[in-house]
Formats: sequence, C-alpha cells, structure tokens
Amino acid sequence: MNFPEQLKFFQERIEKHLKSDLPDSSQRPARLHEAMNYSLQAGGKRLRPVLVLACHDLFPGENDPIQAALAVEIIHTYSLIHDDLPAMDNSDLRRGVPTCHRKFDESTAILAGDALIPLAFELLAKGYIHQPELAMQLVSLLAEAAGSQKLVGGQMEDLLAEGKCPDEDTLLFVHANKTAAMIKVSLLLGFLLGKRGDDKELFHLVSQAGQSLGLAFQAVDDLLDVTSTTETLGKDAAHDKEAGKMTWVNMLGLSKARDLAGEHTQQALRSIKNIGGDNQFLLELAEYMLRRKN
Ligand code: GRG
Repeated sequence: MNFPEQLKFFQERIEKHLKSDLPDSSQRPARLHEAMNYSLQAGGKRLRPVLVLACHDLFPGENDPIQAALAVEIIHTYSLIHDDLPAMDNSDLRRGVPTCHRKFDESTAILAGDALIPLAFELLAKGYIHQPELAMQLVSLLAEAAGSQKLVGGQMEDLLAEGKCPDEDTLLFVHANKTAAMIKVSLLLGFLLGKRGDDKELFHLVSQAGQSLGLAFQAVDDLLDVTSTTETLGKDAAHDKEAGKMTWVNMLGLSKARDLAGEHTQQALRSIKNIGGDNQFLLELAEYMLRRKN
C-alpha cells in the first residue's frame, strides 16, 4: 500500500471501531451517549490513533493496538469538547459541525466530556486485560499525558497566558503539554504494544520523535490559524488572535514560525529513522503533518 492508501486504511479501521466498540446512542441515558457519539463521530483527522497504529507497525507483534488507538482519540475528543465550552474557548464550530454544547447544551457537553475520560481507560484496561503489566503501563502513561502536568496543565497555562505578552518559557510549556504530550503518548502506546516494546533505548527514541512531532504539529496549528479559513479548518480561523493566545506566529512572525515547524519536523524524521523498523509510513506521516491544510 502507498501512503494515502495506508492512511485511509488506518482511518477506516478507527472509524469502524469508534462505531462498534462504544456504547451506542440508544443506551440510557440516550442524550449523553448521543452527545459522546456526536463529537466522536464528527470526523477529525484521527492523527493520534493513526500514530498508535503506525508506531505499532514499526515492529508489529501479536497485540492489536486498536483499543489503545480508540483510547487516545477518546481523550483527545473529550479535551476538544471541554476546550470549546463557553468557560474556555467558547467556540461554535468543531470538526466542521456545531460544537457539542451548541448542538446539545452546556451541561450535556460537560458530561459527555467527563464520560469519555473513564471510557478511554476502561477500553485500555479491558482491551489488554490478558497482559496486566502491559495494561497498567498503558493506563499509567495515558493518565500521565492527560493529567495536571501535561494536557490539563498545558491548557491551564494557555488560559492564564491569554492576553499576556508572549514569553518563550510559557509558550514551550503550553505546547509541550497541551499538544505534544498526547501526540507523544500515542506513539509510545503503539510502540509498547509492538514486538520491541520492552526495548528501553527504542522507547527513548520514540519519546523524542513524539515530542518533536508534537511541537511541529502545534507550530503548524499556529500557522493555520492565521493562514487558513474557517471552512477549511472546520473550526474558527483567526481564533488565536481574537482570544489573545500566545503563539509562535505572534511571537516570531509567520516566516520564522514556518521555519520552526520545519525544524521540529526534521528532528522528528531523524528520530524516526533512528528507531528503524518498518518506518516508511511514519516518515511520510511526519511530512504529511507538516503539509496539512486543516
Ligand atoms: C480542556 C483539558 C482540556 C484541554 C484542551 C485540545 C485542547 C486542550 C485544546 C484545543 C485547542 C488547541 C489548539 C489544542 C492544541 C492541540 C490541537 C491542535 C488540537 C486539535 O487537534 P487536531 O487538529 O483535531 O488533530 P482533529 O479534529 O483533527 O482531531
């Protein structure tokens, strides 16, 4: 399979399992499950779960990484639902459709996000129950990445920095934790489920690749906010500027922010090459993430 075929294959597998493996909208309370499924199935690029599957396939083993892929997408989707709330970014559009609180209401959106968090850990625990040690490792890494020192912590500092004069230390903290941590853990979960999952040296290289890929991803996100349209993004464009967010673009300007995205991508490519294995897809994915339009 070439790169677009392989990407489509992974994305279709993820879509299929997001439909079949989660509580459906007829389950009581129907409104809650409807809201959870609405946001989960609204589309999105599915980059994080694709990273899980792709990293597993570097050294494919007996384990099926799909439950780990679903778990990271579910945590990511909860974070988007909560990020869009009036108390946070107050956004109307996400993944090309009305945000969860606009489609339903604020309380339902809060609860839908809340309910997605334990669901992710339930999928991990049950999905890998036959290897309790591995399951514990996956649960603990994802919990850490989603916790107060990473995803939620990054979001906290992002909110605190709104309207403030940009400073590099804050920007790096926010990007490393709000964005890169979830991208890094996606790679790590996939890697741990593969045949070489207990290789500490490789784990370190995968971690480095994830960090660089995550920082590149956020730099591109900052660029797209000012260079793209709401229609292409499927979420409000020029949002960062309006909200007074600290971004690489307002700190360095467009051209240097572009260079930075390129440099982080080059660093990620070097790490992925050093990891070895069947890495062609992952190398192309890193370049695709740099070129992405939404
Ligand atoms: C509410 C705890 C909490 C965290 C929110 C996800 C997030 C943190 C904020 C969203 C705003 C933002 C710019 C986050 C950086 C990460 C990011 C670019 C998320 C969007 O990810 P994509 O582009 O989205 O992969 P899709 O819809 O394609 O999955």
